[in-house]
Amino acid sequence: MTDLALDKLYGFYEQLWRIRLFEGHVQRLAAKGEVPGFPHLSTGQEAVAVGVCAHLAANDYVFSSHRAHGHVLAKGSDPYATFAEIIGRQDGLCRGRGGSMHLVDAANGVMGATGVVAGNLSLAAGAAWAAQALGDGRIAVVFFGDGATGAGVFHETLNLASLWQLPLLFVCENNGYAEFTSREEHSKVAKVSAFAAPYHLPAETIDGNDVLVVNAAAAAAVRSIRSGAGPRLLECMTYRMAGHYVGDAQRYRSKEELAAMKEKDPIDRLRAHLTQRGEPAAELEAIEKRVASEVQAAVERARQAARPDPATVLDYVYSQPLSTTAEA
Ligand SMILES: Cc1ncc(C[n+]2csc(CCOP(=O)(O)OP(=O)(O)O)c2C)c(N)n1
Ligand SMILES: [Mg+2]
Repeated sequence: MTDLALDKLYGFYEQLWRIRLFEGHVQRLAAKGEVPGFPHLSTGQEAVAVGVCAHLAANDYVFSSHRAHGHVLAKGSDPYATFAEIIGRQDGLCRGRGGSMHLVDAANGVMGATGVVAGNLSLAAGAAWAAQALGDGRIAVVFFGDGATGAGVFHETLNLASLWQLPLLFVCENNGYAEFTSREEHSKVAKVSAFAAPYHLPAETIDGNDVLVVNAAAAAAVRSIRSGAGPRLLECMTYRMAGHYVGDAQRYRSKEELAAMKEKDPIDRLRAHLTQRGEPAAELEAIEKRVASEVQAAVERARQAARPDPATVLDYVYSQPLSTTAEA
């Protein structure tokens, strides 16, 4: 049970659905060849993004990974501009130049997704260090997968963040796989939170498929970080119900495993909680319907939007176009 107000719970329900439906459209259009590159869906992991971002101000920093759509939407970026970016349109967050793995919305604190696994960790520490130096009250949050913890920079960043007591929240989405390799096959360390102890960095492992659990843990972690008590790590145990990327044949896991994990779907969990409280099904269906038409409208508008003019390909790359002829 939770003592959260009903409007908060409905708000979570709405956000979970927004991400789920948005990524459903990404999947559908990717299958039709309308999405450049390989989009990575967060289907099944939405509760982590929603529960954590509920505690962030617009100017707090979020650093995301290759599985970024949920983080960006939960941080409050416009679904239209986000979708337009994913399908390479001029109205996109990065004017259609970045795509799914390079979503940036700096005005909204989204400092960037990245295709470089673990590449975001040290950047987040830099932003947290800047916030500390400026004393502007901001914090930084970095989302990363369990696979990223095998990279040296993860350990370097834990060390410096703890040493310098940076206002930084590490959020590991432990979905049990790095691409097609299960955690058991690539590490002897079952719990990512265990890595934080030698660096004297407070960490906990929580149920990442329960938005109420994530919300409560993130509330406490963010409160502590804002009070100046230094960095924290949340390991959110979750599961990606979609493939590693759209088109993944998923030969590395069984149908039984997938079916068992679908029983823990974060949307079903929150719906069950609300129903148990006696909230009417009609209310929940109304939210689903409203979000579905809002997302559908954003997607259709993005599909109609113009692509960037090829003549502008070098815009926003250099402040001054480089001369192609050598100076005499
Ligand atoms: C530096 C680097 N090494 C390898 C890859 C290839 N790669 C892409 S995703 C991925 C697995 C990441 O696993 P995890 O961090 O658990 O995130 P998940 O995909 O499970 O969300 C790998 C190895 C990469 N993109 N960057
Ligand atoms: Mg993983």
